[in-house]
Amino acid sequence: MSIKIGLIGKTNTGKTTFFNAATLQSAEVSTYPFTTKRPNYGIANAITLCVCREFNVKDNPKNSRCIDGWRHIPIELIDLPGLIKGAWAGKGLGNQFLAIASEADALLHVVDVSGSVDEEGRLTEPGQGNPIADVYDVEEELVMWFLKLLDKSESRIIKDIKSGKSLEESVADILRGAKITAEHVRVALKQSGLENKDFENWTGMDDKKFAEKLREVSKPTIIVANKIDIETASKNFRLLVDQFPDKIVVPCSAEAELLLRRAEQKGYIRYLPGEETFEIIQESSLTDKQRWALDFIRDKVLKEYMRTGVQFAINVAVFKLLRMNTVYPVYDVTKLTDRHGNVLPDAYLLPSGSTVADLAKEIHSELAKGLLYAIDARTGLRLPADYQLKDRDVLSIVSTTKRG
Ligand SMILES: Nc1nc2c(ncn2[C@@H]2O[C@H](COP(=O)(O)OP(=O)(O)OP(=O)(O)O)[C@@H](O)[C@H]2O)c(=O)[nH]1
Ligand SMILES: [Mg+2]
Repeated sequence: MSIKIGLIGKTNTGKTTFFNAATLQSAEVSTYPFTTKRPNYGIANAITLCVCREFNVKDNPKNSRCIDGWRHIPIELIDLPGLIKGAWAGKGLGNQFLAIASEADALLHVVDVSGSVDEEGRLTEPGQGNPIADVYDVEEELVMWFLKLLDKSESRIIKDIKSGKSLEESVADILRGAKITAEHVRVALKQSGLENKDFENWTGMDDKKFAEKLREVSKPTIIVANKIDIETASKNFRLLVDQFPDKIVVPCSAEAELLLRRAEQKGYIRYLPGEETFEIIQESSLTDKQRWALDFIRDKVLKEYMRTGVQFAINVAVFKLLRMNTVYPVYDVTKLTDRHGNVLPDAYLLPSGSTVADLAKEIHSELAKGLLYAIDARTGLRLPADYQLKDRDVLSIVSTTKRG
């Protein structure tokens, strides 16, 4: 099951530009409000240091790619239409978009940190908009949407509880489409101090508090402070960081990343997503304008903020927020190959705490059925089915039904 990351935010903040930069698609971008009418789906990559250098092998990846010793593992990215106030109540197809956002495992909340977007979503003089208020507005939509779903289900939850189901199970069942688990509900109940209060006695305030916590726990979110390349952004960026001390705020220039990746595709520059530098390789083929743009990115984005932020935001979402480990199943633990001789063919992302049995299930249900144990490629030791996988584990799964 691949990881899904959703791009949310107000209109004109640069969600589609971010999406295009990360997926190299060409979804429509414009200066007009509400350009994106329907969600765009694409494949981006989480990038992590590959184990090939440690094992000193040349790999032939199948489900991922290895570039200069970095493993690029596909994840799904969803670009959503801009959210407006009242989206939770159905305004501007808001319900439909919030439902799609809720299918994501994590969210990137894109904000125009330069303050170039006014209240109506039009581009205006940089510095006029209020990125902090924008963050609160979008957050409110998400919380209200969760609250609405819970309110609608109140009588069903009461009935479920009367028939012996726990509150956790009942809510998880009802919100399955939003990928809510019983564990999410349990943590949200605890954090909102409602674990010992009868659901029937909850007040409106309790409902809201619980919805807030459930939103927080189930959809971990990074604030992407986009358009950092604009003069007015640095002040707002500091304000955002101060305002949201518990959130990760990533400075970002989606436009810079898009330009670098396109220049890289055309062979003008050498650049790896997320890197701090790029190198011009076709000096003579650049127009004055292109050269100016590249100099601008080097001075105003990379020198100031180390990176454009697009790849960094994705990596932080996958590896920090979702706490994914990368594991490499192989068939032959000495050669590190699959049945066809491909070296380190696959990289799987699994949440920390996952076991050998979880990996087997992820690869193939048949493999999981007859699972015996795994063999660790580094030590040659047997790992039991309940062994908790570590990041960068390379192992072979041994099963009576099939060998992975
Ligand atoms: N300076 C600057 N402009 C950007 C950046 N990212 C996007 N823009 C510009 O912001 C405008 C809106 O970009 P979009 O990507 O269409 O924004 P969106 O959030 O997808 O907008 P909706 O689809 O309407 O919700 C365009 O003019 C982009 O070129 C950035 O990093 N820096
Ligand atoms: Mg868009």
